[in-house]
Amino acid sequence: MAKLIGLTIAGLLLALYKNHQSSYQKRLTAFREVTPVDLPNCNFVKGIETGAEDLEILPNGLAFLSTGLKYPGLKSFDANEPGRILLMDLNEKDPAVLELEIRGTNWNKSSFNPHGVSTFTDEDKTVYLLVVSHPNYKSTVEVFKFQEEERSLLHLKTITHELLPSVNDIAAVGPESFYATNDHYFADPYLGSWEMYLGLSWSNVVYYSAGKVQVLAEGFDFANGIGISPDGKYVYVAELLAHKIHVYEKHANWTLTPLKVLDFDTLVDNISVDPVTGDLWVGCHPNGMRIFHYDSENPPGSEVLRIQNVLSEEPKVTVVYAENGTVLQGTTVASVYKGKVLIGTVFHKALYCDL
Ligand SMILES: *[C@@H]1O[C@H](CO)[C@@H](O)[C@H](O)[C@H]1NC(C)=O
Ligand SMILES: *[C@@H]1O[C@H](CO)[C@@H](O)[C@H](O)[C@H]1NC(C)=O
Ligand SMILES: *[C@@H]1O[C@H](CO)[C@@H](O)[C@H](O)[C@H]1NC(C)=O
Ligand SMILES: CC(=O)N[C@H]1CO[C@H](CO)[C@@H](O)[C@@H]1O
Repeated sequence: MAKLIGLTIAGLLLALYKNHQSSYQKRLTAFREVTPVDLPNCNFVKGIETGAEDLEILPNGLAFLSTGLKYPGLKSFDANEPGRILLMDLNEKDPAVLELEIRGTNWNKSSFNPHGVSTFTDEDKTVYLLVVSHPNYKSTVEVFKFQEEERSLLHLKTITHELLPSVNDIAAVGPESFYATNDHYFADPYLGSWEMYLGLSWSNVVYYSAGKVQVLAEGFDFANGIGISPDGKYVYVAELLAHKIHVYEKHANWTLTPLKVLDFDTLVDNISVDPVTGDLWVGCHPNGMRIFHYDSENPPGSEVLRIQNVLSEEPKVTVVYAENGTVLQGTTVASVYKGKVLIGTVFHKALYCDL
């Protein structure tokens, strides 16, 4: 009898394991192959070899890129170097990147681990750059003032809060106010990877302002990119492992009401909203298994989606770029400026192409 019970339990555990295994594989689109879609005149951005995990382009064509992210369980080609913020002027013909010097008395350069970035421009045209960082695998939001003439950043403030345990991406709505996704990964890398494996959906969307945090939506299977429509009325959230983009109506009191959900067959990562057309540009991982379990023989591919008329009955989704990792590995973000697209990756290169 004991043996029978033992066998039954073993059987149940195996079934549970198999069930999780297949749902994990499905959530990570483990078996998807990429059908290539190319773009004209693609060039690698010189000086980016260790990722451009997130980027944001100002209306004047200056782009900020975060590079050198160290993320538990993800590949890094420069594990011992601190991260950096790079600047690129997309008005130049063959734009190069320049590292922005960071000034400020309370600034510890050696533990800078930049992740999501977002800008806010105030009425005086002062540009604030808000950067998610993970010093020693903790989670902070660093506020900088961009000093354009000196091509430097002045560090103003470090924001931490117990309800900002593991921030992934932010969308700034003021110098010290932002929407953010918590992916829960950095709260505890060990628990984070179990949470991810089991699909416990612990991640959420919050709003931070003046030291206070409100949880606005929760239960996401890895909330990732977040963006706001140009008119400021809608918020978009990418749910990486559920392959969904959520559209919310944003109210004057900053709360969000769910409006609709779009489904995909790829891991939707960072969202960038075209300030001119309102289109969403999404960096995607066609095969998530390859991004979380890196193998140089079978590298993760890249995929860029464009979503037009997102609020209409039938949004138009176009695969703008897709590639199996031979050229570009692990795309996270794509953003457009004057007929060109700049594509960033978690730990690899960045590509700049004509559209
Ligand atoms: C700066 O960060 C490094 C790396 O995490 C750490 O070893 C060092 O103690 C920090 N320095 C200060 C002054 O906090
Ligand atoms: C925020 O505004 C919305 C829309 O006007 C309203 O439904 C909601 O109750 C408000 N929430 C709070 C907490 O004030
Ligand atoms: C990726 O695509 C290229 C070009 O289409 C092809 O030569 C290569 O064999 C593919 N690699 C893998 C790992 O599928
Ligand atoms: C800003 C942002 O959303 N960054 C995400 C882009 O993609 C990488 C890879 O999955 C995520 O780790 C980042 O959080």
